[in-house]
Amino acid sequence: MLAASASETTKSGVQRVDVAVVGAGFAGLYLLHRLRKAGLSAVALDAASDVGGTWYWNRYPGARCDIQTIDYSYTFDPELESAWKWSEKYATQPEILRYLGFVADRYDLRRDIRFGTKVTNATWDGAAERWLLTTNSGATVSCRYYIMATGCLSSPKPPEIDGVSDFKGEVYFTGRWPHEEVKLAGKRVAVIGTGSSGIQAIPLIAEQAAHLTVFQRTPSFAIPAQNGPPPADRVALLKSDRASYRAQARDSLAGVPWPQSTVVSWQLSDAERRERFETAWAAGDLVYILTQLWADQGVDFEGNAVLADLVREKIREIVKNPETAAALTPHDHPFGAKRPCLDTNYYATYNRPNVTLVNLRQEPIKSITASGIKTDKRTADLDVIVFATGFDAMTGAIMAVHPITGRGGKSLSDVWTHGPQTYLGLTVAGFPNLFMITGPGSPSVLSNMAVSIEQHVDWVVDRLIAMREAGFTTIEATEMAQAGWAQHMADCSTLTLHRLANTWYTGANVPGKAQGVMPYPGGVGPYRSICNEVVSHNMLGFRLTGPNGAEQCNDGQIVRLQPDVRLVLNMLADMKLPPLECFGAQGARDFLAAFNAARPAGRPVGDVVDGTLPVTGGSLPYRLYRPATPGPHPILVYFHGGGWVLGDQVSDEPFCRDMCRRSGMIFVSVGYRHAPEHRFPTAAEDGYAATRWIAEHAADLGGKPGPVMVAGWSAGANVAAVTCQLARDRGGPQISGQLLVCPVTDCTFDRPSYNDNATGYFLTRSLMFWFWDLYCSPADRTDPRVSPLRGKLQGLPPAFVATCEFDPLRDEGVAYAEAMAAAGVPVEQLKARGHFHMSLTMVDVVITGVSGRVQMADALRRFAGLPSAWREGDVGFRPSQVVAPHEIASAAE
Ligand code: N01
Repeated sequence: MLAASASETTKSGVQRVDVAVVGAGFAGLYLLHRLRKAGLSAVALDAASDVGGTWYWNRYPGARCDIQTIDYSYTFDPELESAWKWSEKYATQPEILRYLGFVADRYDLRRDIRFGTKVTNATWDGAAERWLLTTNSGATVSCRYYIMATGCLSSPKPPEIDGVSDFKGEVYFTGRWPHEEVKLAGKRVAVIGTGSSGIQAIPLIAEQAAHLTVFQRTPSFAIPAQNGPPPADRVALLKSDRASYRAQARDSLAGVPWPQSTVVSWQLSDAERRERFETAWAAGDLVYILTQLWADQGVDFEGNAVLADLVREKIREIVKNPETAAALTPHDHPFGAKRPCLDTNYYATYNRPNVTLVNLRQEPIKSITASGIKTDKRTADLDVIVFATGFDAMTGAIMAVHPITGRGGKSLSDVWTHGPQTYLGLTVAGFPNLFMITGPGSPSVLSNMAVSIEQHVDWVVDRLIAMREAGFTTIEATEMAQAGWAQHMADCSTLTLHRLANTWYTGANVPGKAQGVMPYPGGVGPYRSICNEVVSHNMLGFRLTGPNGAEQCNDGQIVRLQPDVRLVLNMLADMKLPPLECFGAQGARDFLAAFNAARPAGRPVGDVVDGTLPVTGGSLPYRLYRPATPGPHPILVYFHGGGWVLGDQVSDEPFCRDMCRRSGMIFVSVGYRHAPEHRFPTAAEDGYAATRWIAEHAADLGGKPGPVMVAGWSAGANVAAVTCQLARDRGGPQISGQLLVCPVTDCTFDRPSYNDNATGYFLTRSLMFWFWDLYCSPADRTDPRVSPLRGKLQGLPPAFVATCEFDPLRDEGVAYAEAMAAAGVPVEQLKARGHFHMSLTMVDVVITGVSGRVQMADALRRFAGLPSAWREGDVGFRPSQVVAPHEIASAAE
């Protein structure tokens, strides 16, 4: 271990250190320990009189952690883990505070902490490359690096109710609870606020008070903690292999080692869902109920609604008065979109005769008077008011140690006027050598904070060590990297349901605060891997400078893929599959069949019918998907992907089901014949013949007679495009619209997308060459029946062309759309940013493809002359709710 470099005090009384840290809670303590071990001198400044951070201030009755304590602990030192034993599954605030004191003592950290000290000003001195801090005590600190370990929920928000200062009784804030005992016995007490703090405090206050009146504006979902000793099975699991238990937590989504649930709600029966829910209710664990029931509950409105309804049922069961139960039941947000609470006897407390619930939605508070609280309908006479009204979260604590003035006199409050801008939630462009631990833009409050804090502290201190070794003295995020992170944050936000609730996660609880999901919703494990990628890509997105003009800047955007696409591609890369073309045609078909067998078929539709249809020289199998709505429905003929070599009428089943449901149309997926057994032009001719037969038999198939539509993906989109040209030239059938998803349209391989995305995105350049070779000899390749871009494009049906950014076929799809538009065909384009060739059809895994499918289905309905399928209430799917919509350009204009 390196000896710590000494902190020195200059003649003018300025303390000079390598690093100044604000905060002596979980993050500040670990930082001090790591910095000291790294040989960096450090001081921590904290307004409190002792260590503890949030656990120093939040001393209200019932305050506990809501992540199991064995997980809510430091993991950096196995000896520390053995030296401390938690007494409860969810430890109380005093026990957690004792733990933090124990850690401070064990590593002798208090000697580097200045308690009772608030930073009042921080200014970057570019010439000296140091931050200068002034404090409320008058003492000044000069530091090379300034680290905010200020916590996410440390700055209580004002109650925003008139007359608080008129009240003559006692007033308490849960976030600033007195250190002395607060006596509530025999008193008339009010609690305002029913978030986690209120819900923990209310049952205990009700036991003491003569009467408790709870003023509730918005009900929260709460599940019972089922507290007790730490669960034996979890402790045994931890003890059996501590290192792998902790490693799993670090790579998980929420920072707690539960395996990822893969089953989705609609694959389970009602009884199975109920059984899973009852197990979760009995388990008393927020992370468990948020991650283990079914995989779609956090990302899909319908999957979430199933769980929310089951919790609502529990509330009605527990609370005896139906009116009170109804008032306590949340209906305005999906379960988990607002932080759910963990309670002990919360709902049952409302069955006590000394507890009254006031529903502020029906009778808002008019004012607080000298003797109590007045609403539209009543006056409550009170001795005590407890404000459990929450925090100015994520940014409030950082802003509380303002002004922070960065390079060129830039103020952080100005830079953050429209919401926090950060790179990785760790740094801000324009503020060199400033770091935030669990800042906005990092997983922080959507994770087990202990795990996220350790990851941030380790990353920051490792960077400081690396900079020292490389001779750099400043580090700053670039604007491009920061803008890229904002884009990635927005992409992640479309993935989860957090954007659908007004909460402190989005800044909605503080009047006038800029709105947007502040914590990183992409998960702890993915986030960790991104931070590591930044380092392995030569500190991508950071500018580092040192003496004598030394400078390094690898500028760029760390994540350009959609978050779920990144996960899928990483998973595929981890599988280290040989190139598909190595298997041979039959081997590749077998591989695809095995791949598809492991995948859920998709959501239920009204009816699924298999059949065959005749073509010259044989017959083709088809599978028909009928919507559950009353018919007859318009008919769409669908052609699967697979490079004219692979796949069949069921290989795109999830996509067909999804589109059938969304568009309200019959999808007939056709098993056209494949190469190399049936080379060009068999697929094209099969496609045309099948479309003609289906159009002629529309009524027999239960569809609407008249024009049909065609659609396809990849080589199937090639077949669909060709079918439209053949139908135009051969006198029918009538086609009212074409949906082309990532189509093959041309035999030229020199467009940029073929080179930019040649490898790494599943469909490779060499795989496309292999497909072409199996299907079509070079002499035939310019034939419009395989390269429709070379055909006549006038008079084709209206088209919707979807292309994906990271797809070799992207540019030929765009070229086809543009050429059709130039030929007078009405064309809409969807350019799916951050997506790859399979994104839009991988219905079960690429959730960010939903908005694309919504747009495609709506286009199909327009082709069929039907009204839009978006309904009021389909909040999850309305484009206005999508934070980062795909770029749509109407090339037809
Ligand atoms: O704060 P909150 P909290 N008039 O913002 C209401 C963590 N934590 O301190 O929703 C009337 O959740 C407000 O109503 P509304 C945890 O992450 C953890 O309870 O804005 N009511 C809401 O009901 C948690 O999520 C633990 O309509 C007003 C309540 O006050 C986070 O801290 C324990 C109002 C505030 O709820 C914050 O929880 C405690 C007004 N003017 C907290 N203003 C653990 O277990 C606000 N409200 C680890």
